[in-house]
Amino acid sequence: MNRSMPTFLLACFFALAGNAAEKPDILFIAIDDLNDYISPLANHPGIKTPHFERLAKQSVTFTNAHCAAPACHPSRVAVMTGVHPTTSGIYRNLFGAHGPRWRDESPALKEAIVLSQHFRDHGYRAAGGGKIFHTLQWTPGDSQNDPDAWDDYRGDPLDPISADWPRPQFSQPQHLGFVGKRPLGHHLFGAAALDEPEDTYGDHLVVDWAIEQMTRDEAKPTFLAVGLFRPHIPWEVDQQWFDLYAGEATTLPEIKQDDLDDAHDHGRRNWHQWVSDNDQWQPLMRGYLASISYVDNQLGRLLDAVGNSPRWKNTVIILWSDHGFHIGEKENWEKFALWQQTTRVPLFVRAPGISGDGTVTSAPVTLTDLYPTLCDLAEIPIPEQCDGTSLVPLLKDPTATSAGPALTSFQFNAETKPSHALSGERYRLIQYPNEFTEFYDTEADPNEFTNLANDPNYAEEITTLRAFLPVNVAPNRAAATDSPYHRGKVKQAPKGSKGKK
Ligand SMILES: [Ca+2]
Ligand SMILES: [Ca+2]
Repeated sequence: MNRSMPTFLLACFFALAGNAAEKPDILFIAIDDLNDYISPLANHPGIKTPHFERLAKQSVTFTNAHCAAPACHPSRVAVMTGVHPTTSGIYRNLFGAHGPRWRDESPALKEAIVLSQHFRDHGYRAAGGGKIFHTLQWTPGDSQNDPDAWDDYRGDPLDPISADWPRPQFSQPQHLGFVGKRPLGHHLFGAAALDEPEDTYGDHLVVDWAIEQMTRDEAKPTFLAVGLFRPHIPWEVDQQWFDLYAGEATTLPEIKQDDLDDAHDHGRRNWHQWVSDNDQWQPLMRGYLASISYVDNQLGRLLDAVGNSPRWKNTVIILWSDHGFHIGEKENWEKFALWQQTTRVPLFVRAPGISGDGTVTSAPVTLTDLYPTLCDLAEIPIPEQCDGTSLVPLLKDPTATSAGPALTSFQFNAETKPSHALSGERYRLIQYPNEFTEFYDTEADPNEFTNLANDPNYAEEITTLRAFLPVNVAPNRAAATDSPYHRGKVKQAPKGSKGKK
């Protein structure tokens, strides 16, 4: 071989440039309050979610994935910083923020590098839209998003979704189905068809924006975060999604009458009582299912767009929900508990060249594992702040074992210390601060009806799981009212980019 030096250098240059260009694009999809009813997780007969099935056929389905905390704010901060609530002390929702107040809520998060920022620091363009950090449809300007962590954010990063969601007039049919006092004020807990054309509101607009992002002529690899708000309440979507569940009554979850006698009371039974007393269980279930099929359709639009993209072959797709959801299971609604129905989340990962299409793993994983997983897939360093473990070994071999049980932590109302749930391969243990324990065999008892904590036949399994309980956990943090991001002091908030990473 007689290759001249300049040609050799040029070849090296192109080899390096080629490697840089091969960084995968990341499509990061967060769905709010989506539980395991979707068809790939098979916890609701008759559910219609063809696009979740399509994603499952292109990715690894994690059937035993759990949130780090069963509420929007703590779960999302844990995903976006990789820091578990037991380190940060962010166990609960904290409202009234106008920016990343979690930096001032928790000393452990003061200098935490947001996932999107970390990708920017390593050559990516990061764009976000919709609900990634906590915010609500009906609380304009109340958001814990960090505007400085993105190159581009759709709309107002500190009010990313409220402007897009219409509400039915209270005099319209939604109102007529209800009598008595609702569990939430302002008629936000209900199910009704929206009159507006579907392409003019909410998640549809966020997906429109995301599709535009995917068609950009962009030299850098892209970290694209898409946060979809449904099926979060209120269950207000187009009529076509309600029609999917018309006719036959929808199946309601199985309830055991004395179920909570051997369990920690979630303190929300009056909500379920109200639903039952007002004969609303069926229509509300229908609204939740309709909202799931609505968001399934939005997922289909995203999958179409990424599939049509020339960059598809090198696009990582990761889809997660921030926690599970009860539609009356254990006489509970929403979340804010530590049973499997609350902690189990949809999680799908497609990693071209690494994950097998249509494979399934039942290894227990926690959403704090997402940050290190994405770093691993992009071959960038994992920041020290991360508490989780990369899931790449599981993507390569879904039969591999994970780092250990998944850990979900939460501080209940009126309690002074956090509680913890450990989800193992088969068994789950929940430890409350008053020493009360629940222990379930989720294979024999998926509804977690029978607390086996005092059954001597399970002493060994209980001891095994108990060894994974966290020690010296961070105390629960309150809203930092002296934070520049506190909503009451929004006028003193730093303007624009502040370079806090
Ligand atoms: Ca949520
Ligand atoms: Ca029970």
